[in-house]
Amino acid sequence: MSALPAFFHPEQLAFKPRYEWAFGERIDHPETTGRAESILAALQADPLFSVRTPGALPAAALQRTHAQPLLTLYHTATLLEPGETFYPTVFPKESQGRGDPTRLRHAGHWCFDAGTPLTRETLPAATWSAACALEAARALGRDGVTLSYALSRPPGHHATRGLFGGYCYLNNAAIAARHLRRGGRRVAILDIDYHHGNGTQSLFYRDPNVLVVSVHADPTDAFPYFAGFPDETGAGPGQGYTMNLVLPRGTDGPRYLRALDDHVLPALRAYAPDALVLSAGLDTYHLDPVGDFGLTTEDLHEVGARIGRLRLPTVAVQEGGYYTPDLGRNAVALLRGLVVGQRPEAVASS
Ligand code: OKP
Ligand code: ZN
Repeated sequence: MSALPAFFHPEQLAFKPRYEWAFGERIDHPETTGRAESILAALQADPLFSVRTPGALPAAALQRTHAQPLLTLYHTATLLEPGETFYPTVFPKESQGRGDPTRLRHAGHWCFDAGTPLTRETLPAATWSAACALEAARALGRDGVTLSYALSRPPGHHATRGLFGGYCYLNNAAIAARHLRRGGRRVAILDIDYHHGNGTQSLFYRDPNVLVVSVHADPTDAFPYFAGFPDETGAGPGQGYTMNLVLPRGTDGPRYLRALDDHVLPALRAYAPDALVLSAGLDTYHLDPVGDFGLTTEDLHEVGARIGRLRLPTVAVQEGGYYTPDLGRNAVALLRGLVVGQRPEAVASS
């Protein structure tokens, strides 16, 4: 079978967040360059994948998904000194438009946590990360491609139209979904990251043409704490087109797969989309230092297979996953699962 297109740009490695603030503690930042290197090495070692460099992201694609002040703020951060890192410490909740995005100290107007640093490399890395997602969406349908992969890093699913946070700056999956939407296609986004994709949810909350389904840890005691509850189901014309499935602490593979079978996959089938964007977080892995679920590498393969059996043209966009030593093999397990699910006859040994 033909190689599966995977997209990555080396400039994504120029952004190196070193630490974050977690409830007053300064901890090593989990969203390291080693994550992308682990996945890249695994893709390059596997003949199923063809790793390519994306084309530059058109400004229009960025502006369709994100508000100008947020983008201006990222430009302001490019003026930081080499090695300098900026963290917002003031988060205005009633700012009434008084933030000036050319002043870095105002950054908290567009940010919701202290885990998501700005450096001079943030914007170029995040832009290439988004370019991977757009290019993977463009690859669908070309030469019979039914599955593509964006090695997006930094991740994106927590970024809203106007806010960054949760290690996310630009919403890569949303940019891919917007592209697929053009021409009137119906798109579903399935977010399997351990954390709720609050950014993706909010971007499409009122949109009936993009179904957003997220399976994640209970936001009562897991990040992002403010969204992802089951009673959030969409609004206005989008009412009924958002679904949140909350799983308990310690959820293991069998329980996770049952939730997919009983709730998630039926909802996706009922919507009958033309294409699927998979927000492919791998932080449900049992060794993950951020999440507390118990999925094994084999479970992730099975998650992929079940999603693949939907037989939808699918763009997989990398989100979280922080146990670097196994990240590459877990990404490959999920992706190979998707391939097997889509084409059980094709893959056995390739
Ligand atoms: C990003 B993604 C407490 C701080 C909260 C934020 C987690 C962001 C996860 N340690 N950490 O969804 O994988
Ligand atoms: Zn996550």
